[in-house]
This record gives sequence, structure tokens and C-alpha cells, in this order.
Amino acid sequence: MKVLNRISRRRFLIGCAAFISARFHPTIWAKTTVTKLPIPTLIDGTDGEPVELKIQHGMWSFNPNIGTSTLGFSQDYLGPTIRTRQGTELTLHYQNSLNEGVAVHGHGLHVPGEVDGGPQSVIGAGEKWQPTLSIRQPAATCWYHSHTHGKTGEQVYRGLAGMIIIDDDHSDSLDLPNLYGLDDLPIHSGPNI
Ligand SMILES: [Cu+2]
Repeated sequence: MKVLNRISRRRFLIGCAAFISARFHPTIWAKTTVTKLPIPTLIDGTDGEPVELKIQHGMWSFNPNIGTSTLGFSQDYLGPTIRTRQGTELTLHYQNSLNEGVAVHGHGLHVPGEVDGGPQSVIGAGEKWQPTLSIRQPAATCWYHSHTHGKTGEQVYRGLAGMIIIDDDHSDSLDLPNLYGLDDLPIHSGPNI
């Protein structure tokens, strides 16, 4: 699997140094207990290789010492962020390891219904599905999520959701934060399914 490495070594080190100095500043250290914001893995969705997304069970601690049964794509909770680009053929390789069917829809993607993964496209228990998405739309922040008939809400809040970011020449030209995990953070504001 391809973890995107768009952050230069120098900028990454500067970011780490800033984070470490803030975390261990005596004043802050004395008053607070810092919980790091979990940042999903960033995957390069531009090289034509299938992105592996295993639909799986997991465990996550939303509160200290309390384990919660969750779902995720190739991780315990939620899924990796896929960064792709206008003009790309993006292939997603879903593998359903649950004992129930799951449909996965690409929210905000301008693609035909047969590869969009609505409730009609259930991936059965133990089965695989590999749609190829022709990314032709402008830059956008989209997300993939469960769209299973009658189970969408439960499967999404248990973790079956992840982000797809589309770049294009215009978004490249904008002076926007672009250091993933440092000043460009994947945050879901709530279901808008
Ligand atoms: Cu949606």
C-alpha cells in the first residue's frame, strides 16, 4: 500500500519540533493531559494501483480504559484518507471480512451508479468488490461510507467512513494549508448521508 509522502523532510521536522515543544512546554504540561488527535493514514490514489480497503471489525477507546467494538476500513476505526486527482482512474478494492453485507458509496463523487456503491451494490459477507472510478470533477472533499440498506447509520457511526480528497490544477494554485496531519486535518463534522 502506498502511503503518500508529500511532506518534505524539512517541513515535517519543523512541524514535529513545533508539536513536541508545545507538548512539553512546562506550563502546558503541568495543566493538561494531551490526547493526540488520531490522523488516518494518507494513501496515494493517483498511481493507478488499487487501494486496498478491508472492511473489518476493530476496537477503539473513545474514553480511557473503555474498549468499544468498532468497524473500519483496513484499520480499527474509520478508514484511510485517499488523495487523488482530477483525470485519475481510481480503483478501490473492497474486501468484506464481516459476516454481514456492506454497500459502500462514494459521497460527492461524480461517477456512474454502477461504480458508486449505492444500496443496490451490496458486498456480501466474505466477498470483494473492485470498482474503478474515473475522476473527472474539479477539486473536492468527498468521503466513502457505508450505504447498506437499513444499516447505514449503525455502520457509519461504528466506523465505516473515510475521506477522499480530489486535487486539481486550480486547488494546487491556492494558498491553502496542505501539510496533511499538521495543518490540513481530516475531520468529519457528522453524517450527511
Ligand atoms: Cu453519502
